Amino acid sequence: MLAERNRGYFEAKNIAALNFVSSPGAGKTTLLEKTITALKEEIPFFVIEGDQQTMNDAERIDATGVPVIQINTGSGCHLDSVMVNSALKQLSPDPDSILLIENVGNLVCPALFDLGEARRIVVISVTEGDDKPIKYPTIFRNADLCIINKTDLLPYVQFDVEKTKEYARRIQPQIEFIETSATKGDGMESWFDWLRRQRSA
Ligand SMILES: Nc1nc2c(ncn2[C@@H]2O[C@H](COP(=O)(O)OP(=O)(O)OP(=O)(O)O)[C@@H](O)[C@H]2O)c(=O)[nH]1
Ligand SMILES: [Mg+2]
Repeated sequence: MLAERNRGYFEAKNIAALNFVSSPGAGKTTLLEKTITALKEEIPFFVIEGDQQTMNDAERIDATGVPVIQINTGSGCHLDSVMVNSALKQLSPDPDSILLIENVGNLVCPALFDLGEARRIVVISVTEGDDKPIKYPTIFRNADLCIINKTDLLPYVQFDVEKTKEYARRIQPQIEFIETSATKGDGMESWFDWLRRQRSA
């Protein structure tokens, strides 16, 4: 019910809320920094950052110039809808904006908590191994998009992109994929187009 309350708030204000989940260090914040820097004149962004400790990620987003709230979960391993609701009261995102919610880095706990988001995006990086979708299926079950990040490292690691896609489709046949290198910029235009489609939807 609390997640539905957030969903109603987003619908009433026509805000596209996106929940980014991944294991620690897959590149969520880097992806958000690059996205905001490239598109902030075109799209109003608001950001909620979730980490157990530190303001590090909020400070990185703050440097891009968009409004951001950091939630520290302490010993908790995920964001929940109540945390997001109280962050929304401080952040007060504009109508017709995109709300980027970076969850705590963890492929397990965040899978179980609906935040009221419109879309869930799983980021996996090529250094993690291509079997992640079948080892951690729950997080893929309700995911709309899988971003395969750090593709610039593919020459140095054993990671079969097609195998990962096949594994993820076994769990969520409708899932979409975008391959990116957030640091080098490869694939970012496809990701920006996907983001624009969420806003118009
Ligand atoms: N080579 C390479 N490194 C990347 C890429 N994207 C991110 N990184 C690096 O990966 C590390 C972690 O990136 P973050 O963006 O902090 O990852 P995160 O998912 O936000 O991490 P947590 O919030 O701690 O879960 C940093 O050293 C980034 O520079 C990429 O596309 N290629
Ligand atoms: Mg981060």
